[in-house]
Amino acid sequence: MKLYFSKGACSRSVRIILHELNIPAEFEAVDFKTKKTASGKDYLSINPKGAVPALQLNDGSVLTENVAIHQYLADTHGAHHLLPELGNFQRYRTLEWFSYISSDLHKSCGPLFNSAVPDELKETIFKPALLNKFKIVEQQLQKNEYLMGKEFTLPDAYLFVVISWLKHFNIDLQTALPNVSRYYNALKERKSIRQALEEEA
Ligand SMILES: N[C@@H](CCC(=O)N[C@@H](CS)C(=O)NCC(=O)O)C(=O)O
Repeated sequence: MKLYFSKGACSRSVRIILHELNIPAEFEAVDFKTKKTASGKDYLSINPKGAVPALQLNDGSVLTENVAIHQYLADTHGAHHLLPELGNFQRYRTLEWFSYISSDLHKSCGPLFNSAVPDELKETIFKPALLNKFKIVEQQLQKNEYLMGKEFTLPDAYLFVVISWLKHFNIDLQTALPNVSRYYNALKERKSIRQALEEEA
């Protein structure tokens, strides 16, 4: 298996899950500007969408999209602790969080990373909108250690990565989102996450 990634990007969440499940994998970096991989391949020929993550499976096929890759890894490794089995209602709760992180939190960060968006718009529109979307996460983490309660599940890996971007937007986590801050600091000590952070340092 090979994960195409970019340092600090959402592909880090897949790396965390690979480590959670002790799945041996290769990792190849992608340059977003040139769309070349570290070994000089045209990344668009691997993933025509040009985005990471892309997971190349042992049979050569390539799977893209966080939501598909995470489920594939959990389901093919019987990791019901990360994603409950088909038919179990908790599976859909877990995917409910995953979807919110993907489509609401992650995508709300886009304009804040975009240097073409004027700072004033970022401060008055996009940053408040992102913080507003984080409110529901803050509330959930006030009552729970992890998104799904007492156990770490797939969306925690993804949420960890999205939280790590907030420092680029000058958001003081401790003040703005104290429970998210506590959760983030605790996750930094998790073995799979420490390993992923070291590898992408
Ligand atoms: N729909 C994709 C989006 C992934 C995505 O937004 N990846 C970002 C990095 S976090 C990326 O590759 N951006 C560079 C680009 O699209 O050119 C998914 O959920 O996996």
